[in-house]
Amino acid sequence: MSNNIKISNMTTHIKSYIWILCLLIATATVGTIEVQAQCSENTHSNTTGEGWVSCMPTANPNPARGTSHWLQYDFGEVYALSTTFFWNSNEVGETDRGLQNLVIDYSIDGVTWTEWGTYTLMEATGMNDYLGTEGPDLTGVNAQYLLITAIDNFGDSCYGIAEIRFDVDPNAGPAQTVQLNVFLQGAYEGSGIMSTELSTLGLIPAEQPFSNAPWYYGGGEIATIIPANTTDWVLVEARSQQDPDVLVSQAAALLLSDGSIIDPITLTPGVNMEGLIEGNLYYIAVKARNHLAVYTQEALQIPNDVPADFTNPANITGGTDQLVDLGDGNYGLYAGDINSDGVITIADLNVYISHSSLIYNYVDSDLNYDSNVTVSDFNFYLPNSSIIGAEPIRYD
Ligand SMILES: [Ca+2]
Ligand SMILES: [Ca+2]
Repeated sequence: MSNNIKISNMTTHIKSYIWILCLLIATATVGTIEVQAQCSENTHSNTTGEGWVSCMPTANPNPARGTSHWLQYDFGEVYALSTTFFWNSNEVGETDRGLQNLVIDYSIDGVTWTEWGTYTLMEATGMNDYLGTEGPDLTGVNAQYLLITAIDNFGDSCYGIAEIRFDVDPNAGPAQTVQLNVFLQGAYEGSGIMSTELSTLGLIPAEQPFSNAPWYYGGGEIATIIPANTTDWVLVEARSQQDPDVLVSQAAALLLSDGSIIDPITLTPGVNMEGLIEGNLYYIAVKARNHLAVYTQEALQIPNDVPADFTNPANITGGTDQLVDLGDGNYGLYAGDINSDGVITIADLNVYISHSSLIYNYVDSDLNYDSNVTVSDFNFYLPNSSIIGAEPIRYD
């Protein structure tokens, strides 16, 4: 027996900035609901049981829809939705279960619903290489809950859909400002101040330095100026409150010698991040070119007036395992992850060796930020080697 199932736990995957929120297969018995994630490649199988089927109309979460065949998504927080992709019910001999005309409603709170409109789907092929079909473009919809109600199908008494992908618009709405403070062990000079030597020497590039491996960050930030009190660039990430594995937004910021960051374009405190929804909670990660990246212990409400304090291990996932004691009450990022993959290993040493003796340079092996690659940098690497960074933000 199948029934309408209210799905509340989503599995999320990411390809660059596109979020793929997959329909879950749910097997329901009275009192317990087990859910398992289903997220296929671009094709969809025609295997029986892969997908959602409703054979009995039930009360719709939106009272305006009465008793019906319906499917409700709870994304866990509000997202700016964009395009969608549907795989209609694709079981061999049962493709007429697939939805034909449907109506979409959305909601912030799951109580008050707004009708988006109706949409018509094609019947699935029933073939194992079924490619699915473009669904409605939901650009402009900000919603936590999305409700799909069947108007009709292709003839069967049961109604089904195999899978739906929702893309999230990363550029919707105004940018939100994220503020934080962080120290880099190698640049730290004591008393809450880091080196500005690279800025003094004019070596800090105007363009953000995270476009290459392993970050492949595609942002086009070019600093208006590099202020004299700049230590370096950092890469700031906002990650899903539901799952810190899911990257929501990235932005490059200028790190100042006092540990604060400024936006490279506006030169105002914090960094302006696209694709965040005002008031939502996000885990915040900070990455440097050659220090071990960390992220917050808790998801924080953004924008934040009180900067996220990365100098206190109590605020960081992994605590004192992930931040190094700088000896004056402050903590900082561990120096030595020269290839920035999230672990400090001999691979970093090998990069250091390849850079050995470079002078007057902006180079990742320069762990103490004096522009030269010397044994002083090796001496930061050595005690930190074998430290492993937090899993959600590593690149291995
Ligand atoms: Ca490394
Ligand atoms: Ca150095």
